[in-house]
Amino acid sequence: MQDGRTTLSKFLIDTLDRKPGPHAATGLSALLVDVAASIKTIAAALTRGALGGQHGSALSVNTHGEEQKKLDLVTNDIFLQHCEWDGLLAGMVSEEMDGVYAVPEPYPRGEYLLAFDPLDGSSNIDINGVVGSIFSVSRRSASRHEAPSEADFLRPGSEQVAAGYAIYGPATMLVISVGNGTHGFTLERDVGNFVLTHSDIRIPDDSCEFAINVSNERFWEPPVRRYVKECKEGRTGCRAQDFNMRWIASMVAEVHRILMRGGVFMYPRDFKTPEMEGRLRLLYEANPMSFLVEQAGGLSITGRERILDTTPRTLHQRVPVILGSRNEVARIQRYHGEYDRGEDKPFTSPLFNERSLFLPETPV
Ligand code: AFP
Repeated sequence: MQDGRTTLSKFLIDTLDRKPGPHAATGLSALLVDVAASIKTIAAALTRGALGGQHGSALSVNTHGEEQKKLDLVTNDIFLQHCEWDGLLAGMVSEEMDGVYAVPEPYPRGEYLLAFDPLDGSSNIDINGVVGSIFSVSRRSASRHEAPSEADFLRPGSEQVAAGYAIYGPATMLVISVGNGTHGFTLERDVGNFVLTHSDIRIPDDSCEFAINVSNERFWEPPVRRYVKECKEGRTGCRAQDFNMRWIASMVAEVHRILMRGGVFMYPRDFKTPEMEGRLRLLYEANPMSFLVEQAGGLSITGRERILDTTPRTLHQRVPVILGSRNEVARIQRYHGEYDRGEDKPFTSPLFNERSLFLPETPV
């Protein structure tokens, strides 16, 4: 399909409805058109900025105890209103809702489930920074007429049938996969169409750019500290090349940059809050992003295992996330393995860390 001319609807018809397959003519393409309509409505709301009167706090907290912005709630309602009526969904789960939102009467229930973060990076909204929406589509096994349960959503991310994100930047883009690669569409605002501009995105296997919130460094596990330390040592260290660092505090912006030019994004387990397994939520942040990254040739792990193989225990379960360029993520996974097996002593012995007595030979 040709960049610059193929609209999202045509892409979905050609990819899903015209070709035989498990989702042909079962409404997945229509559901994704409804998700795209949600994103267009959100984009219009965001571009009004402070003029829209929707900046600032909603004076409420979500199920995670996090303060909700007004736009967190506005964007959540936009998803519900655009997606609940068409008989394709049984229910929805969102970062901003405690439990499962069953499609209400009088709307018919369908076979698909939608999990979403309606406004990712919302702490950037009041500073006019880049934000996004993230979504994941799966198919329920239970019969259509029963109300959806939590168990319907607690499936490994490898069972997703579609995933995507919107990035509300200088341009609004929709990046999606239905299991046949990862593809980017740019919103042609005056017409209202998403137009294919980045077909079959491929993440470079190698990169010298990493993204992590370094203020948490003292709480990281040793393999992560080892990897970041080597990146910071640059050409004076064992990597023998300089690295660049980015941190935008918006996962959508970080992942989009990685899809466009490679890199690695890390929100690893940190012991600032020991009971928290990570910061990012599995169902509607880590799983959809991992699906997109793998479809684009990258890797996505918790540090020790593939994120898409993880079976959720709860709707809002958090996981550590390390994703991006294949060879960098594989290196970080190797470091975790060496640490777990006690094979990384030269890098984690207290003497090395505190007095640098055992610095590896540093190339001049
Ligand atoms: P918000 O949606 O609350 O701004 O969180 C965004 C996010 O979940 C993810 O998009 C960022 O990568 C990460 O949090 C930023 O976390 P820090 O604020 O700890 O850097």
